[in-house]
Amino acid sequence: MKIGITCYPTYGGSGVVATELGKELASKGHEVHFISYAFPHRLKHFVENVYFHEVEISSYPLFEYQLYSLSLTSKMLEVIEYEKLDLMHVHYAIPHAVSAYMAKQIIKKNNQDIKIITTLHGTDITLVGLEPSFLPLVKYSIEESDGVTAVSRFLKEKTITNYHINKDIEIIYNFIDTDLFKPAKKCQYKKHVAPNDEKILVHTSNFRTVKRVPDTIRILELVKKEIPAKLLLIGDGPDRSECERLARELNLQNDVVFLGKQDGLADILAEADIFLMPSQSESFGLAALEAMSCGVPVVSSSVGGLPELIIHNETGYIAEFGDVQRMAKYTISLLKNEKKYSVFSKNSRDRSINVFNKEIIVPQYEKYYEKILSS
Ligand code: GMT
Repeated sequence: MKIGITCYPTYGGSGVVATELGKELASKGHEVHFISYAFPHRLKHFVENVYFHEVEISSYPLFEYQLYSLSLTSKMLEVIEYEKLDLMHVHYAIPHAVSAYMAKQIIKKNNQDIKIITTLHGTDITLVGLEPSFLPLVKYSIEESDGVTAVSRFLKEKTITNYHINKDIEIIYNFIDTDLFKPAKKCQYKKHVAPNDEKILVHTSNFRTVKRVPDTIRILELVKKEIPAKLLLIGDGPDRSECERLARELNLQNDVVFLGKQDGLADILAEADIFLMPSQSESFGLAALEAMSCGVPVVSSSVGGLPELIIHNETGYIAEFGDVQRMAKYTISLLKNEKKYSVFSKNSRDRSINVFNKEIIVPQYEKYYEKILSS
């Protein structure tokens, strides 16, 4: 198959899923064409069967704002026509599904057809898409897609209720490479971060308000009252300065380590003891799956799709969002009970392998592509 993929190329989870999917499809012999404004960061180097098409954004004094969606449509048109794509798979509805829809309409005039599949990831549905100015456009572009997938049952249901969409939405969960994200206590980071054998709590995100990163610092404060512990914060974004200020205010500046954006996440996660995800909104929680695959139990909030990923009292614990007391209590109870900890750790790893492994999920996408192409 010849597949076009459009995604955000930066650090967000939707871009990670799209890029890893493209790489997997390419390794199975499909031809994959990424179309975006920058080279997807997870692509890193040359991969056979993978091509990248950069969207050029033209500037003109009259255009006070850049016309990215239109430039993207033009690039899609060009790639669909000259590379003879069978389908376009766009990740994150805004603006990708709209650009793809326009490309499809234009290409139709040339008697060529292209199937459009849109994967809904999260805030495209739960936050940004709900803005009154975007809502009709998001609804229309979803309805007009030939196929629509959502990364959790929660997100599928939210799409149907929030947008009154009467359309089949396929749930295809996010996936993980369990050979890359695996338990491996190499103690590379531990000796720097926790030289006195403190427990390591870890959190990775884009530090947006929905992630509630300050809650992780408040959890650490409570945990530290009972167990020596450090908190490793990975990533960067709008709330980072507030978190740094909070760490100083609580006199935890030596216990909270801000690593910023990092590659090689698998190695860092593998050395952690507990992963914290106190989000206010989370359609799936790919970062939590990465930790689980490394055998790290997750303590999270109960929002969105998190209960579909984390099994309470088996692979980790879930608590109401904002309830830092309870999340700290769960963290302490796991860290204090070695036997329970190793059961949870094994359960997390097993669940990643048995339910979310790329070998299980990627064929679901291939099957869905075939279904849409033959419809
Ligand atoms: O929707 C977003 O906030 C952006 C998106 C991203 O690009 O990081 O995150 C969403 O998609 C991820 C991959 O499917 C999910 O793991 C995240 O849970 C989801 N984020 C939210 O729902 C807040």
